[in-house]
Amino acid sequence: MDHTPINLIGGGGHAKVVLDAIIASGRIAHGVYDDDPSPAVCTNGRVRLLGAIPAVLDDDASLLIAVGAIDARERLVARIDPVRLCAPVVHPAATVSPSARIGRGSLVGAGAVVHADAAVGLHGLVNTGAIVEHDCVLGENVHVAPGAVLGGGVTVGDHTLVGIGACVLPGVRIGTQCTIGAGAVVIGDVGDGAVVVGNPLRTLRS
Ligand code: JB2
Repeated sequence: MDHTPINLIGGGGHAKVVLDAIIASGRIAHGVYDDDPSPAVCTNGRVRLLGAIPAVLDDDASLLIAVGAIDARERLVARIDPVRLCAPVVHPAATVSPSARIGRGSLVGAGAVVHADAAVGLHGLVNTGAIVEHDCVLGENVHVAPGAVLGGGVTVGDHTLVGIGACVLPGVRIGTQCTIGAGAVVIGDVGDGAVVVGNPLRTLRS
């Protein structure tokens, strides 16, 4: 167990989920950076505001990005020295295989499952109830939204969002900076930067 206190970057709705996971897993949230002087996560007094988000996040703290929007997360990733990232936060109600690898700065939320030999990159977000099957490989800052399912051996590139409840069939390769819409059923490979939605799948941007 890593007992280094964690500073959250961003203090909105997603930060509430992150804070609960930190506390439930027996770790310590030290504070929150947010440009908003009264971020939502601070309203119940469980964590204090440290101030605006610094231009370069290389202080001595252990850091975790707690903003949900993938584009905002991507901008923040570029401002953080990876050595400052906290050990991954895994909610005690999540299931993570002993053979899975979870990158620093990641969150595995309540009810999520990461199966054998799967790999989640730095700043990963396997959100509430999401399933990452065996041998999946997720790049940096991949967000698997609540209830989404990645079948075995799926690969997902950096800064890609797999939306709420989406299903990705086994072995599919999804590129970088993609958006997979909520509820989409992805039966074939998706190129970098694509936006795909629905079932049957439609491409809004390729
Ligand atoms: O670049 C930024 C940014 N920098 C700091 N973009 C955005 N959108 N927000 C930024 N922030 C701070 O993060 C804001 O000042 C605010 O306090 C917080 C974002 O809070 P919000 O509640 O708007 O969104 P969220 O990112 O916490 O949660 C979103 O993503 C989750 C995964 C929501 O869509 C949630 O419903 C969702 N579960």
